[in-house]
Amino acid sequence: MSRHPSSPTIAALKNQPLAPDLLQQLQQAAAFKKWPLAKLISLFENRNSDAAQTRHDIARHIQQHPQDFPRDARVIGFTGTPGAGKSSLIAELCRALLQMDANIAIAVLAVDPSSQISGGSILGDRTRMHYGKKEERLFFRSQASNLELGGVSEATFQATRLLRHLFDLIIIETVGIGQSEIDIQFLTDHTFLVMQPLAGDQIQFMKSGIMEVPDSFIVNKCDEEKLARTSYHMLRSSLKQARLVELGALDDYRNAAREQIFLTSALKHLGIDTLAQAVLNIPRRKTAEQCETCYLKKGVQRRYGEFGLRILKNEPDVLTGATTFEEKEFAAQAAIQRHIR
Ligand SMILES: Nc1nc2c(ncn2[C@@H]2O[C@H](COP(=O)(O)OP(=O)(O)OP(=O)(O)O)[C@@H](O)[C@H]2O)c(=O)[nH]1
Ligand SMILES: [Mg+2]
Repeated sequence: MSRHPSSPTIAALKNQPLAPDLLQQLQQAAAFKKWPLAKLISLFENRNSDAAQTRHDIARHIQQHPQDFPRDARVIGFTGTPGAGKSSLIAELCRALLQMDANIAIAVLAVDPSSQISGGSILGDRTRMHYGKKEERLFFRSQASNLELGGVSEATFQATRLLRHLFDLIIIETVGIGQSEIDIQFLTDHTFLVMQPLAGDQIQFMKSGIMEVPDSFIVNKCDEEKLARTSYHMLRSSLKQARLVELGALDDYRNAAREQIFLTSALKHLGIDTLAQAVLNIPRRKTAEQCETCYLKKGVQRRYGEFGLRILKNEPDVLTGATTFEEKEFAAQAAIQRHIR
């Protein structure tokens, strides 16, 4: 079935030029001005329905002026147990990346699960990550993880939608070994699992099934050579066990493991340059379009369950002609509503 042209929900989105004040903010954000960046991200995080029109306007403007937005960020995830040293490591990594590449611009999104419990944004990461406020090419944002939705919150996806046009690299930090860390793979080109040496993390991760998610593993806090060596062998044998069950391919795994394991000390700046080089070489694995499709489906599933997903699957044409995420959302909703009525 093709898209219903007179669907009222689709008509609710207007195609209009971007308002002058928003255009100015977007131009300033593209020049890495921190305040306009923060304002625009808040707009993308905003769940009110009128914010959808503004997001649509911004997304359309970017689509129509590609020459003004030449950057196209790759998205890298860092996940792992609380206190493994993710924030410290990301801070060191950013420092190394900014030194290695004179043009790179990086946005860090730290998804903070404790924010909701305490009722506000925890500033701990900000104080721990001494980035230097003057560094223009580095932008940091802390986000409350949305417990209601579970997983890497939709806010993170929305922020990523904007930031990918303004930066070269987006780094997302999430905590824990739950659904969030499984969800992160839908957004990232590469996911690192950060663990502590000899802390039993490996066993915990294996039990939770998260060993299957990351593309690479980092054992941080390898401050001493001996600790690094022992940690490497422990992790490698855990991985072998995990993969044996899944793949039954012991032989091939030996070499793969070598490239998949990084040993670092954020404290002593060990292994950071190797990690930074690997990050610079990470290929793009997901397009913005693929991420949008994934989050579109997640949204439909949340609101309409399997029923909604089935309609999207059976009627893929409903999305034809929709260019922005908002248009796709409205088109999908309209199609589903037609079945409900
Ligand atoms: N010895 C040692 N300590 C480290 C290293 N990296 C981080 N730490 C310490 O570990 C503690 C936790 O570091 P964070 O960077 O906040 O860890 P995190 O994983 O971001 O923590 P959450 O965001 O709370 O989950 C801090 O006290 C750090 O100073 C390291 O390489 N070696
Ligand atoms: Mg942290």
